[in-house]
Amino acid sequence: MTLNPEAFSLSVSAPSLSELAGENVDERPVSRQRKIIHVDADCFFAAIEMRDDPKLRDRPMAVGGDPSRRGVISTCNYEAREFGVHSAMASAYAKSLCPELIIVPHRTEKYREASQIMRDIFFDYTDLVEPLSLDEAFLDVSECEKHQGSATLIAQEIRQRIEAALSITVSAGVGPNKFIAKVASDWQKPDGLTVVTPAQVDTFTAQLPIKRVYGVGKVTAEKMHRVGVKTCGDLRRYSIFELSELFGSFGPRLHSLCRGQDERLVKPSRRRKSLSVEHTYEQDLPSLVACLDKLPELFLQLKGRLERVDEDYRVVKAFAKVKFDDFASTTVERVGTQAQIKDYKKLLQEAFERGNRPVRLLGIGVRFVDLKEDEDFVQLDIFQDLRRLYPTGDPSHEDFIGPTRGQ
Ligand code: TTP
Ligand code: MG
Repeated sequence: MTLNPEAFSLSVSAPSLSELAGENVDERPVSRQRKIIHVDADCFFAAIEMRDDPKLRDRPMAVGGDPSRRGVISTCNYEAREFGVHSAMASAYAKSLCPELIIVPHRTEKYREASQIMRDIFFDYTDLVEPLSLDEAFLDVSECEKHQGSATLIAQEIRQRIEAALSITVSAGVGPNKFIAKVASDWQKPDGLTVVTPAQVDTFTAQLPIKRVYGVGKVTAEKMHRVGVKTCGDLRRYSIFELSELFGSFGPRLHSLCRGQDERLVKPSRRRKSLSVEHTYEQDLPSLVACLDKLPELFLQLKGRLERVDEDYRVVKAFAKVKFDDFASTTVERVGTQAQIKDYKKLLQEAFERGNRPVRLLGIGVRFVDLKEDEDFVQLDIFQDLRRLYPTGDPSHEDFIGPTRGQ
């Protein structure tokens, strides 16, 4: 499907009664048509390195750790991607795929500097900037008056300004919500701009391969393929209840996403979902006992970091991650644990037994629920879907079996 990067003009909703009355409205109405931009730099770390050292251009290169010291690739340029090299791959394996690959070490300060310059540019258009990582952010430009409010032109100008300031390229996606904007920014990478107007959302999403949906990993995608679901359009055959049965709490969200609906707000400060510590060992750990020996040290590190996290977060899960010497990786997690060392012993044992072979990396961590955010999530994703299904009914009606709030 070809998408026209035509001007992205959207209707502006009428002011609410409280706005007309001049009241301080701190909740943004979620039903209003929005204009969201997602910006993502192209091979970010690698682009900075190529910019600063022209010898690295036009040949496969990566940023990462030393192959002889069990280093891992952070990212690589698009030439290296042709050979199958990608982020999180062992550098030694990347070298075997592409022997002429040049691997340069990180210069984190440089990446932070560039990231800050990008953010300063974003803030010229809106205060509603939600950084997702150093090179990626959502912007809600619904209220931006530049370029007569055309999000397409705003996105184009942002891309040009970043290229002029940093000599790197970024791709951008424009859409009426975060989901669409994010998929769109990836659509014509590198150096691309993709605009999906509200009128195009339905068709755009219908043909979208299911694996493009954030949160649908390999296992879920395979599960869907087995029942003939390849695209978001295919998934629309399933009711919200069927999806909940198949995919648990992700079901209602899938029900919305496959229709291109996503009410999540752009939140200026990113809240953390998890915290973990991990370590890749110079020598493989040969046995479970050797792994358990390393646990106290990891646990102390995790505890230290947890003490610095603010109080709005509640730990809801503990997890342990093991990467074996064949690079297979597994994560075991449990809800309702106190995240004490004895919990991690059990998790680690279970994870180890899944592979039962030497281990190169161990990690432990916790997942949080942010009470405020979780409330929004339940309200937006589950209740709105139910209201759509039962427009005249009350989702807390006794026919409804499922999560209800305040009970
Ligand atoms: P990404 O935006 O995921 O990747 P990218 O910018 O390198 O490439 P793309 O063109 O596909 O967007 O990540 C941004 C940076 O984060 C990346 O340059 C390096 C770092 N990173 C890691 O260090 N490890 C990882 O596993 C990933 C995915 C990224
Ligand atoms: Mg990127």
